[in-house]
Amino acid sequence: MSATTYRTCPRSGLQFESNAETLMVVNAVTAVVALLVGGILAIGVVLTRWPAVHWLAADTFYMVLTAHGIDMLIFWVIFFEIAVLYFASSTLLRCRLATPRIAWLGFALMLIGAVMNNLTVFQGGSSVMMTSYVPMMASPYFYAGLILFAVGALIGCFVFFGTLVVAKRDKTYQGSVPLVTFGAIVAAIIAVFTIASGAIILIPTFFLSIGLIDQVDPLIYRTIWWAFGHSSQQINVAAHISIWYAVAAIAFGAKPMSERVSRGAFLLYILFLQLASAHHLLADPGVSTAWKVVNTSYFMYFAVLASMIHGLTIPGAIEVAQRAKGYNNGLFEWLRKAPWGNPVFSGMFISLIGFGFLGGISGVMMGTEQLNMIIHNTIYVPGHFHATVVVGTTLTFMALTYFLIPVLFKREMIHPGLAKLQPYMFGLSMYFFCLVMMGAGTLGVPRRHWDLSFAGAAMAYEWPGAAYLMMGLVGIGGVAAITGGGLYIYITVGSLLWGKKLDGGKPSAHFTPIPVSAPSAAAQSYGSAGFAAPGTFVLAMVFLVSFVLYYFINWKYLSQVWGLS
Ligand code: HEM
Ligand SMILES: [Cu+2]
Repeated sequence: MSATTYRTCPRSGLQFESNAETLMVVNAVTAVVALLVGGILAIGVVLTRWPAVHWLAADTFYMVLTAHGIDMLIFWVIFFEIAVLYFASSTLLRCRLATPRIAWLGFALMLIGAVMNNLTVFQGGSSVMMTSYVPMMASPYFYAGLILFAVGALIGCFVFFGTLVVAKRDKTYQGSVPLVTFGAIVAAIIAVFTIASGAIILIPTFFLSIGLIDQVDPLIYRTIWWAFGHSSQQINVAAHISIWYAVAAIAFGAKPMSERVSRGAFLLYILFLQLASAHHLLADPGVSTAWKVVNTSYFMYFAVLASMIHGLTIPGAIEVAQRAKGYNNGLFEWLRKAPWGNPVFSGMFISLIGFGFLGGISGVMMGTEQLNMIIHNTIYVPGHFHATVVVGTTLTFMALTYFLIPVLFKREMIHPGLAKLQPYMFGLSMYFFCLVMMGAGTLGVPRRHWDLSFAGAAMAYEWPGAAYLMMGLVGIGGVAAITGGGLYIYITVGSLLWGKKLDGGKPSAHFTPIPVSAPSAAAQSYGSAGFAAPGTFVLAMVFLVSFVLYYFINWKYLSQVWGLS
């Protein structure tokens, strides 16, 4: 490792330490490669579920679906998150990265694990889906790959914590850490819990696959797997919400309406996330109804509350900042005059609205014990979680990338015109895709199913024509979204390869502490903006009304499942 240097980006005022910078670049680029692979696989998944196309043979479909889930939700998201952790520590706190050699070891383990897992899936015989429920068995290399990846990610978290210590010791910042860093700390704490749960369940399953032990209880597997699977979604949420705050700060100089409230909301994630994972066990025998109801109908709402606080205070902060600039006419001038042509902002805002309205409302509906049975194991479920992990997390990471191309990668973006369109194409077609999946799911269309028509099955089932129509629309929406995703990859990879090189700022052997005047300084400081956001309040009321209506519509559906008289 060469001696460390620091450069201050002339465009953003952010300071990058050389080791942290290379690691961020390498992790982010690997993430995009995983997104590319997962996106290509999405073509196979979508074109098979589109009834008129029904492309892949059954065994190929399940193999491709397994790899799509893992490449997207594990490899794309977590490689990117490690880059975000290094950014939120070393860059925002303006210090060197702790133990860069160990950070490289973490990266190497993640890479080896990801490649091993993919190669194993594509050899066949390991199409166990990303949840890999026992007693289905995959090759030992499938589990070993995931375990190596997890160990690598855990190392990344510890390098992040170490970097916080370095910043404290070198006094590179004053007072509390910035909110964005605070959110990343929350994400990393949850990650440690998450990875521990993953280890507790995947290591015995690995032993089972090599014949060292002879049983893993399926119910225990599911319970612990979801302590891992659900918490990892809470990491994603904490990470993408931190980025929303960062974008609000970068694009508007916006400060949170109340630092204290925002920090408190982040803490709620740590306190209540494990309880919320009970919503994955709602149809399981073995855990009592009372336990399910208490966990999913009461405790889960604390985690939801936290997301709603962020969903309110981020647009609120933007509104306050815009009003301060004079956009004061009516309820919504601040929003109309927002930089809709800047993909960093538009991506973030499309993500926020879609995450709240589509992901949030559907999540609370399905997390209700009684309502869950209407949509359990239907394609409603991927409809819901594409609204959270694609519209929420993935689109946010895309938006952040547009900021990072000139700042971290030191390149001018190719095709700024296409980049302007990309968040709309990807985000809005994803909205549509999620909605029609939820529609098809409400009609009972199963998830993870190769053949909707059940051709050749002993007992036939007649779907209403609308089910086929909806699945056709899933196909069209999916292809449009994949095109939007392809555009992102073309623009980012193209900019890295062919974009004009930009001046990165002179390297220096010393760091400079956080300045107050840099354009992105709001992302690096502490402070509240006060509470005067009437437009945001109206948006929140629209949300509330949509929520209540949709919730009651589903109780009505439920009442129609069985005629009682
Ligand atoms: C344009 C992009 C995408 C399209 C068109 C797409 C399409 C689909 C479809 C249709 C399914 C459900 C198949 C079924 O249950 O029969 C699915 C499953 C899934 N997708 Fe995506 N997807 C996309 C992007 C993503 C992204 C970005 C992520 C994660 C960040 C993701 C994560 C998953 C997961 C975890 C599953 C579940 C796999 C399983 O059931 O084990 N997808 N995808
Ligand atoms: Cu969950």
